[in-house]
Amino acid sequence: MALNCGLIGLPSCGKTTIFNAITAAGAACYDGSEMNRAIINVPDPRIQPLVEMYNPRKTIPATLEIVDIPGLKAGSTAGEGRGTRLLGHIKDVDAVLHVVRCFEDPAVAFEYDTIDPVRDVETVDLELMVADSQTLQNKIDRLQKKSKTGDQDIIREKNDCEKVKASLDDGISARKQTLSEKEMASIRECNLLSLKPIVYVANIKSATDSANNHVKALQAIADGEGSEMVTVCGRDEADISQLDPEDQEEFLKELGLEESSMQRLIRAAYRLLGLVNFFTKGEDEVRAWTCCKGDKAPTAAGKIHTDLEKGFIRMEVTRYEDLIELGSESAVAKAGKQRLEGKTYEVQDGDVVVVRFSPPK
Ligand SMILES: Nc1nc2c(ncn2[C@@H]2O[C@H](COP(=O)(O)OP(=O)(O)OP(=O)(O)O)[C@@H](O)[C@H]2O)c(=O)[nH]1
Ligand SMILES: [Mg+2]
Repeated sequence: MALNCGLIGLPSCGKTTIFNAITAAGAACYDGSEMNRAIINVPDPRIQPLVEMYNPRKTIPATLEIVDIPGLKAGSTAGEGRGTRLLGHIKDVDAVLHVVRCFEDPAVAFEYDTIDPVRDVETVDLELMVADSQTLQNKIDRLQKKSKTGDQDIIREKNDCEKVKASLDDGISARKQTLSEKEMASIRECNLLSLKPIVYVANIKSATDSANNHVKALQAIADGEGSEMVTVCGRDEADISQLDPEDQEEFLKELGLEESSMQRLIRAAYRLLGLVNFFTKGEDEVRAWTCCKGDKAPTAAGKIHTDLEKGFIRMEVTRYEDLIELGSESAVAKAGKQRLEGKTYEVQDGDVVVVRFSPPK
């Protein structure tokens, strides 16, 4: 399943505009109550040379899912109904793209009279923390009942949850708390919103605006917590995304941008989530897959099909660079550079793989 990035932020900060810029989906901007979803292809310059080598019937790039979530504002996650729905959408995402308005334009209505990224980030963060605090309280209540038996593991788990909750109540997001592995294990099932990795997206008017004071303030927030920040000219890039691909490059250059915001956001999300691409190839298809840095061979094989994970025997690995340099698989094998790896092998970015497995009975 494709990894999933969710756009969040205050109402009218530009989420749907940026969703359109990234996905070229052309979603309407006037209705903030709807969720928009689109799958985007992850551009990878290594696919084309593989296609030239194998001449496959199909070529399939890696994909990411982008979700545009209706605006959050102070108090919006409280209570039943809309609040619960909103939080559910955010719970489902692997990474958060937090859009912050960093452009001045009196003609475009906004939640507040002033532009202030620090205030906006704090407002949205507070919503996430209030929701997380409640999630933890529910778990603490459950553990409280269970701990009456004196089970030390349960008491420890409850203590961990109480510690994280106390810091949240002091205004420290879970991702900013330095948590031990043990503490992380205790809170894992809570799937806390304020623990999700964040890319801040500064919505600006034009590329010349990319170092204005609002952007600098947002960058300082991102740096302070080890998150990433990307600037996007929301409205202009949404317009450009509707053009033919050949024209897009020219218009991006005119805006002073080398790459589209989609490419920059994908790169930031990959860095932040520690993602890598590996490849499968053959006459039938050349295909890119995504897994996490450090994933062992069976886990990566499981991205292709669960049977490959369950029945995993070994993985034949060729490095993309060797394949291109030597020109063919047989040349790589002759040079002794094809490897057979077992269950403990960590798949690397650029591995071209064949999985050997025993099919389920
Ligand atoms: N001038 C300017 N206006 C923009 C930019 N980005 C978005 N807007 C305008 O801001 C308004 C709100 O944008 P949306 O993308 O709908 O905002 P949203 O965050 O999706 O809002 P909700 O879904 O209601 O939470 C629209 O009128 C956009 O045209 C930008 O980069 N420059
Ligand atoms: Mg919207």
